[in-house]
Amino acid sequence: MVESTRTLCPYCGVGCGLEVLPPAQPGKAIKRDAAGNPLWQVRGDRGHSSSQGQVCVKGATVAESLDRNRLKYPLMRDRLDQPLQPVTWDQALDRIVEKIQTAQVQRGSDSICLYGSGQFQTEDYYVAQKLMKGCLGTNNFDANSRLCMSSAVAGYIQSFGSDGPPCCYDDLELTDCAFIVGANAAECHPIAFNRLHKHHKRNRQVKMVVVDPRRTKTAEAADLHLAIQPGTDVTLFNGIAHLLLRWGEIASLFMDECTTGFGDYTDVISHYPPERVAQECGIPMTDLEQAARYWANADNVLSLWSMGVNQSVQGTAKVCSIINVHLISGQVGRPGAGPFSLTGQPNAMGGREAGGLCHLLPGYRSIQNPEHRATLEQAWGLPPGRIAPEPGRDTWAMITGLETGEVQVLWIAATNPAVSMPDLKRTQAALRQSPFTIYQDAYYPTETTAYAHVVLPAAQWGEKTGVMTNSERMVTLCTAFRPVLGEAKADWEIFAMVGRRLGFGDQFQFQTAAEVYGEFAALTRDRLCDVTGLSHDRLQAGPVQWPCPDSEPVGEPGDRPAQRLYTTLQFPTPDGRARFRPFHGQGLGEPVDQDYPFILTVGRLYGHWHTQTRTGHIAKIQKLHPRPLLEIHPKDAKALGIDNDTWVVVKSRRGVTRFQALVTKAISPGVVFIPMHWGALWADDAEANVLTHSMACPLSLEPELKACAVHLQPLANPIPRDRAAIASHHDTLLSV
Ligand SMILES: Nc1nc2c(c(=O)[nH]1)N[C@H]1C(S)=C(S)[C@@H](COP(=O)(O)OP(=O)(O)OC[C@H]3O[C@@H](n4cnc5c(=O)[nH]c(N)nc54)[C@H](O)[C@@H]3O)O[C@H]1N2
Ligand SMILES: Nc1nc2c(c(=O)[nH]1)N[C@H]1C(S)=C(S)[C@@H](COP(=O)(O)OP(=O)(O)OC[C@H]3O[C@@H](n4cnc5c(=O)[nH]c(N)nc54)[C@H](O)[C@@H]3O)O[C@H]1N2
Ligand code: SF4
Ligand SMILES: [Mo]
Repeated sequence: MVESTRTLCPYCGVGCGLEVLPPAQPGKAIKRDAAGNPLWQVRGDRGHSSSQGQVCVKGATVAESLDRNRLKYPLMRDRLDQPLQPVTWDQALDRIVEKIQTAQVQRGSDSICLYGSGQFQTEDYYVAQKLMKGCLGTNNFDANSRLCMSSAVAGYIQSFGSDGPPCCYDDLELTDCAFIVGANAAECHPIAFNRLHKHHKRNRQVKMVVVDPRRTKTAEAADLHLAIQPGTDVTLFNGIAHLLLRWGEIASLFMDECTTGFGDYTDVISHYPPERVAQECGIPMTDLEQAARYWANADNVLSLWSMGVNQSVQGTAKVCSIINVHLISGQVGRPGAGPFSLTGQPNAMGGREAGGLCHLLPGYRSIQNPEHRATLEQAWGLPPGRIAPEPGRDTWAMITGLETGEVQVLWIAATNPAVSMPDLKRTQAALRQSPFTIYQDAYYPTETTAYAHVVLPAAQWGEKTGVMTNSERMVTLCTAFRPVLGEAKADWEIFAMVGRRLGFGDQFQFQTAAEVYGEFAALTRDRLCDVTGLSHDRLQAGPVQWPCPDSEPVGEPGDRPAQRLYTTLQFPTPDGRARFRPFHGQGLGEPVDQDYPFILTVGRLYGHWHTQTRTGHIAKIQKLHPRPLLEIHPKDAKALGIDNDTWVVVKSRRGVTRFQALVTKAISPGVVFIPMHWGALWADDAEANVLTHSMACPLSLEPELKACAVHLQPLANPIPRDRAAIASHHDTLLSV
């Protein structure tokens, strides 16, 4: 028998367990990728309770991404117009340390920023934020979760007093009614969706409602699809609550005992009678009433949401408006019921636990809480007052800080902002202006490489051992199964090396990721996300869900029941009650007008992962989605003279792109959709974010990446995309 390694899929937040086997199998020919590299074999881990052996196309093909276009050595240059040259780690680290120290002396620590990612392991996150917030004394550490989950974080904190999705995947099979809001789970969280879908198909009384302006694969599976106008979710959920109240379908006892703010909430929802709501959301009143009936009639309602909710100028308001309906109906703290955000990235959850945003500290603590700061200063052996009392720069504020010159050093790791940030031309111009940018990635080139002065090679999934937490708070050890490539190093090791060179030898003595995890876990004691019972050693036996305090006896792996939060209906607010947080619907940040009459929405396709650094090299996935298309409703297409494959110029106030059309009834009239996956290295003029704006939710600071106003114009003379030109561009960059 060949030994297999148990680990976690490095793509989405479903967090499916994988079993990886070495390329050489007795009696079998070695499979190879397109470039001839031996391929590791990957299959679903039947022992992982989150996924029970299932995987989607991304997990199944991940091995094919491990060797192509990898970055193996540090590279450096003085100016962006020079070629990057290979250097030693010493040369690269000396340069980084010199730039950080100069910036500190000349402009203060707040001129230094670190922008990380939900694709970090928890150890990477922990060491990064310790370096920035603790040692350097600046809270300018943010992650791409700001573009992703920060509205969910803010919403949970507003409503329950703490971050933390309360539900678990077993609830997908225990619910009577699932509301899927702004999430195309069939394509983006496929294995979690499969579990729900099977339960729904087996049990006719179970209802599934999907709220999405597009008739996605997810919506096709639903009993009821509410194709609302983008940006009207707050209005919709206020309308549902209005009907529940009108019908007397409310949980009075629960509300009396366990919530506050109901009075203010009734004032707000009184303004949302069904006539108004149906009209503003653009849905039939009967559908609205049906949705409310489904909610009212179910014993256990589960709501699931993702980016259609979070990426909005009302992101936090949308989250709270969903939770408000759970509170008015008492749908929380029980099996099969509750609000359940679907986490995007594989370890965005771990990041939240480890202090991975500019307003957070490890253990679900807050920068603004003096006791929390003192606890960490003490634990880290740093002088009192070292941690700054105000949140640092969030992701977008790092970009504006480059524009004003306040940011002197920008360190980017495990994210590709030259594709994924809003208002991309502005982002790119700011990056071009950066006095000193460090970019730490596993692949080369990416679109962001062009903006880096120093490029550092990161060991990635399979080459470093560390921990990730999935959407249902399941913590899995991802064990390394193959050697690092070239001179690559784990992200946490790189942060620790820089920390030591900056003089923080005591703070960065870690020899192994297990030691890092141990230090982090100890800091979660008595917090909601208590993982004091966990260690790399314990996790070797299998994944464990938090909370898992060390006071709990360690049983056999697999014996532990699914964990839920708030089952006692006590919430981590000062008075122990959950809070109604009422909001009025405000619509989109950039509404349509005569010049820009269409709403553009941007999202994902089943096979591709974000900016394609991995999936772009996998033949099966490329075949699934060979090119980016613009989805448009037949009515709009006809009015503009657009057919399938017609080239269309898509223009917003910030930029221009062009796409071939896919005419489909799956999208609402007045709305068009493009995928986010094609950056400059993958297609000409197809960067979705050239069009989007940076207006954000005032509470979560999450930008409205889901919507902006655009103008459409069909092109008489089609301009084919020149794959050869793109390929040669790739080669030039690669040959550096
Ligand atoms: N295949 C694949 N899966 C992924 C990823 C990937 O890149 N590829 N990325 C992962 C990550 S990091 C994330 S964050 C998740 C994202 O997962 P999802 O959020 O499910 O994916 P998106 O396609 O970004 O957006 C979801 C839906 O929001 C809808 N929408 C747009 N505006 C509104 C609105 O105003 N209201 C409502 N109710 N809906 C709206 C869109 O039509 C779209 O269908 O996916 C994760 N999984
Ligand atoms: N318009 C629009 N824009 C969006 C979105 C949208 O829905 N619409 N979604 C937003 C969301 S939710 C997200 S999450 C972002 C995603 O956007 P990005 O984070 O920019 O996308 P990725 O392609 O996942 O980038 C991850 C990078 O990390 C590298 N990497 C992988 N593993 C490791 C590792 O272990 N260490 C290091 N150092 N590097 C590694 C990969 O090669 C890749 O370059 O995009 C956001 N942008
Ligand atoms: S559903 Fe997500 S975690 Fe599971 S195999 Fe697919 S990409 Fe990986
Ligand atoms: Mo995300």
